[in-house]
Formats: sequence, structure tokens, C-alpha cells
Amino acid sequence: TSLQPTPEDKFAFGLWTVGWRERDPFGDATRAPLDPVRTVHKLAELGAWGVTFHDDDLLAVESNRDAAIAAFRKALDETGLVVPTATTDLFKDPVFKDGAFTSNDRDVRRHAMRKVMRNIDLAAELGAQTYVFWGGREGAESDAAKDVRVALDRFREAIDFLAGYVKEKDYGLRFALEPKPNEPRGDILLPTIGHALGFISTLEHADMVGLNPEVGHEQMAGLNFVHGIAQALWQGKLFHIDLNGQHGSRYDQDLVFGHGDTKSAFFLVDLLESSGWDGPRHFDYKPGRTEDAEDVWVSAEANMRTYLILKERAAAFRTDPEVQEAMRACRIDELAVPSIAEGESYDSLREEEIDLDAARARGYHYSRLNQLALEHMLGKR
Ligand code: ASC
Ligand code: MN
Ligand code: MN
Ligand code: MN
Repeated sequence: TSLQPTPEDKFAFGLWTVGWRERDPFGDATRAPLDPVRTVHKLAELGAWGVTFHDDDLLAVESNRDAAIAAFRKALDETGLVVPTATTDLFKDPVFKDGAFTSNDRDVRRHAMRKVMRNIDLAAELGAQTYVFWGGREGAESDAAKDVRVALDRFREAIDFLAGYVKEKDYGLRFALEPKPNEPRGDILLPTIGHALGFISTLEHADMVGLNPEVGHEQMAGLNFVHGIAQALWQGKLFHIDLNGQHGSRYDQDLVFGHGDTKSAFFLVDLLESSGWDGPRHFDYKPGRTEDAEDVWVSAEANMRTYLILKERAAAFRTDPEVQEAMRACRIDELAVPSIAEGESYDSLREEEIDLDAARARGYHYSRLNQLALEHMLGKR
């Protein structure tokens, strides 16, 4: 298979990913600002399909909003790159230090909603289908500082209000909430996929709100990202995805896709591909602090190469007759059989008996299957 990405692969990058200047709590930026126009051209050259942005990302080198948007549009027209998704920066400005939709300061909450509305107008104009909400500052460092139940009231109020705005304008956008457990706040509201799914079920416009889970964010919470994505798919709530890499529960590393827990990345690609996911393969990573202006593009390419390699490896795994035989030996197909037959009575279940000793003794043979997966992943088969 070719490792040359094409637009059919639907690879997308945020302007803030390749454009990340690598500031961290201990050091200043190591790279110069990147012109969004250059990013669009460079991504198209590398075979990407889409580009995404926070409102403020567009202003990286041009502070006049209209001029910045005009230049960005021109680059999109010249390259054919699409804008599948957009989002609002509700975290950088010190005004959001106590949150945006959940700041204790009502004026700040109203300002945040105005900021989102303005960028939703632009997102719709550029043809975006998904609008992401990452509530990085919605949280607290002290349990005394924030009444979480009231904060969730305000969070819900904001999402309902903005969803109503999209419906009134008939923009056809869907919202995708992005969970993260902590950083920059000590504790962030809607910390995991599960919390966010629960929150969505309480919304007035729940039909148009789903998730944008990020690999590293679930892994920071010690959770299995593949299981989280499977449940989001199962509930029809996977609206978008942020692919990157992470090594366990530590600060948010935003590594290149596959450069963290590679085995989880293999099973993630296997899940996305076998479930028929046809949304963007959106990378939300940060080129390392050590990387120079040219390395940035090597790292961007690495995300796409990793995905394509894992896609090929996952397909080889699925189609290998030995794997299929091993899966049958594990009785994976048996899980698809409903536990209760159609029309079966309570009595018929009650009267049945199982050979408990045989069931206790029977193995499930997962070691063989797991090793087959590993060998396919490592290219040994
Ligand atoms: C987003 C998003 C994140 C954050 C982060 C900002 O929009 O998906 O994970 O912002 O990338 O640095
Ligand atoms: Mn992250
Ligand atoms: Mn993200
Ligand atoms: Mn991120």
C-alpha cells in the first residue's frame, strides 16, 4: 500500500497543531509564528484533506480579522482544502481564567457566548459541519471555589442557547464536546467521555450534540480510549475525533499519532475502519519543543503515515484466516448471539442448567489472539 495520503483519507489538522510555537510553563516559544496561508498550502502538498481552526488561530500573523479571513479563504480556494470543523479559543485570554461558560463572572459568560456566535457564523460560511467545544478553563482548583451543580447548569444553558442559535440560523452544524480531565485547570468539568455522554442526555438539543474525544485526554485519566470510542459509536455520539499520542497519566503530551501507546492506536484504527467511520481523521498534536520549522512538517506527515500503516496492518489482521480461526476459538462470534432467545419465557431460562464445572474449566484462548494482533501490528505477518 501507498503511504502517500490523498484527500480520500480525510486527514485534517488544526492550524494550532503545526502552528504551535511550543510555549510551556517553564519556557518561551521555540518557533516563529506560522502563517495560516502557508499551513494550508503545505498541508495540501502533503496530501491532507482538511484544516480546522480556533477563531484566534486565524490571526497568527495578520491582526485584521477581515484581511486574515480573506487570505485564508483564498488559500482554501487555491488548494481545495476543506474546513470540516471549527472551534472557539475560550482559554488563552486571561478573561477566561475562571472559565468561559462557567466563570463565576456573568459578564465573562456572556462575552464567551458572543465570541462563539461570531465564529459559528464564520464556520458555517466556510462550510464546516462540526463545531467543537473544548472547555479547558471550565473547572476549578478548589472544591470550595465552584458549585459544580450550578456550573453544570450554566454549561448546559450555554450549549442549549448556542445550539438554538445554530438551529435558528439553519446552519446544519453539529456540536462536539471534547472531554479532558485536567490541565490547564486542576479539575475540568466533563472530564471523560462518560461524563460528557451523561451531560448530553440532559440537553434540550441533545440530538445535535455529540463528542470529539481526544486520544491523550482519556489516557490522562487512565482510561481505555478504544473502549470509550466504541461506546460513543454505539450511542451514535461520535461526531468527531482528535488523534494524537500519549504515554499514560501525566501532562497532556499531544504527541504524534502512534508515538504514545502504539498498540492502542492499532486497535483504534481497527475500530474506526471496521465500523465504517467516515468522518475526518483529525490530528490534534503538537510538534515537540525540540523541533524546528522543517521538522514540523516531518511530524505532520508522521501522523498520516502512522494512520495509513496501522490501517493496512489492521486490515491484514482482520483478513488473516489464522486470526479468523483464533477469533472463533475465542468464541467472539458467540457474544453477538442474544442471551435470551426471542419470545423465550422466564420459566424456560429458570429451568435450564449449565455444566458449571465444564464452563469453569473452559479457556478463552485470548493469548494467542493477542499475540497474532501484535505480530500483525509489528509487520511480522
Ligand atoms: C482544542 C482542542 C484541544 C485544545 C488544545 C489547545 O480546541 O481540541 O485539545 O484546544 O489543542 O492547545
Ligand atoms: Mn491534548
Ligand atoms: Mn483536542
Ligand atoms: Mn489539544
